[in-house]
Amino acid sequence: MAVALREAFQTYQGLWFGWSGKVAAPPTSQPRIVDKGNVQYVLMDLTSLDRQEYYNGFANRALWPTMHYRVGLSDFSRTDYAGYLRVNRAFAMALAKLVCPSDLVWVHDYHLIPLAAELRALGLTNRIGYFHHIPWPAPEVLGTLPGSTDLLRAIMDFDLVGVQTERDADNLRRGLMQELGATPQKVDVLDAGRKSTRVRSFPIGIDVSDFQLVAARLRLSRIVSQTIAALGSRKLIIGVDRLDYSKGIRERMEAYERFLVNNPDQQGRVTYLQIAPTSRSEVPEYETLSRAVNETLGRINGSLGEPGWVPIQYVTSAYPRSLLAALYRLAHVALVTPMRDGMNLVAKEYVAAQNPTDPGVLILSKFAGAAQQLTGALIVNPNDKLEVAEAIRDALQMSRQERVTRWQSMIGPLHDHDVSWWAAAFLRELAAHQSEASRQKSLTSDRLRVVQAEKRAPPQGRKRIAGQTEMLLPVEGKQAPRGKRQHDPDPPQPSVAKIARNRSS
Ligand code: GDG
Repeated sequence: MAVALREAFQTYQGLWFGWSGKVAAPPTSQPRIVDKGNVQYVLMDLTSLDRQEYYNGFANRALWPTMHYRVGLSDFSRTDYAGYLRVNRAFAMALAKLVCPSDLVWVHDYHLIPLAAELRALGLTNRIGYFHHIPWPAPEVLGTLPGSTDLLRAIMDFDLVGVQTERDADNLRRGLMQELGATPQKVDVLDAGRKSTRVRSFPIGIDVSDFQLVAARLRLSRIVSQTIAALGSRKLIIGVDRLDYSKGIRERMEAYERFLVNNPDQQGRVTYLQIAPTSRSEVPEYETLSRAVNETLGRINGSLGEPGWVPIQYVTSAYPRSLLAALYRLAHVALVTPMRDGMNLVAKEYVAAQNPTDPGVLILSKFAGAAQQLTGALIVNPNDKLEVAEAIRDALQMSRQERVTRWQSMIGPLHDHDVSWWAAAFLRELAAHQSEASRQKSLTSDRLRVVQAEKRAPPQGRKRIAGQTEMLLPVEGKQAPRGKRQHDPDPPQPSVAKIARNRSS
């Protein structure tokens, strides 16, 4: 997101609006504004009740599991839902004061679905776009969640809704038609009552060139050197995921166990490293997951390990991006087997990090959005442990020629649809359908507001972008609060951004 927004803010004057990540005892409706030249950061604190009901409650205990097809884990509470609406309203009231008539507003993720409706209620007629980073489920699944019809109504207040894949777009369009009686106008435009919205897929990408550079540099940090020494002649299998039940970490460990049991000659000849930074630890389902993963890990390492060989190495700290890139490049196989995932950037990062003449093999769940693009991967059903076990065996035995062919089929499309393409495509579409009235205004004023429920402190460092004016960017190592790791691997949280004048206009 930082990369995407950097690109967006090179084209537009910007304002970023969102949660500061802080919990303040007395409720405050006044945001803090941090002016960093080209971008203003507008930061709202939440109260502890807000965090409990809005963030940990409705967003992460009801919406997140339902959107990931885990209806059994979804815990709806009317109080939490009221908190979700209350925070969205408070955000809208604070943001509305900062938005000029011709601004584009770009809202990110499931924490902020009602935001456009709240802004419209305050009289805003701006172009407002929404990007949904996680899966949009089939209408039958979303329909299990109380309040979901209201969320669909709120979707109609956005001019443009971006999702990761065509499958998500189709699910959302069907939901709007079935639940609201919306009628399709053009291919991707739906009308309901007097409202009209466009639903399209914009698969998010990564900064491929930068990731390739970082990975190729392979700085021999202590951890990389230790990993190389400890591996010896063993092959490395890697998994990198936030500790989240949607990522299928426990199921993946069991599939790896099946691989070792079915292929005893491989015991002692491979190591599976799972990096799984803890996330959302205040949510009870994540504590339960953590225990379950630890139990599975202990059982497998206890039953199959030998002195001198631990089948699964498991770490829950977050590591710097450069180290991740180096580990991706060392790994012969990446196991990216979520039970459901909007996109999954780890799959893309792994491909980008490979040595073009001797690349590793990506094993990818058919339920990750990335599987629609990365067709050179070994595509598996993560519920089928035998299928995953056989894919691990095939990946380890794959000829160099086949590995190169598969990798080449993926790296081109990754470059073509990188993160800059993603941000530009979304914003172009959002701006393209501006009404004539606001287009006229935008000749004199045209700015972007990005709203994202992002739990980050504003970047404290400045970085020069080649040949451009100075931009505010998260500079590695300067952003994390004291005592924390550099990277917060939590997904984007509720925030709003605003993009200002398109400099080319
Ligand atoms: C949501 C959607 C969608 C992980 N551990 C470390 C670390 N990470 C980085 C990875 C990757 C990112 O976190 C995780 O991205 P994912 O896409 O895999 O998953 P979510 O966090 O669930 O993100 C997802 C995404 O939004 C974007 O739209 O793809 O479907 O769920 O970049 O590298 N980074 C560092 N250290 C770690 O230990 N530095």
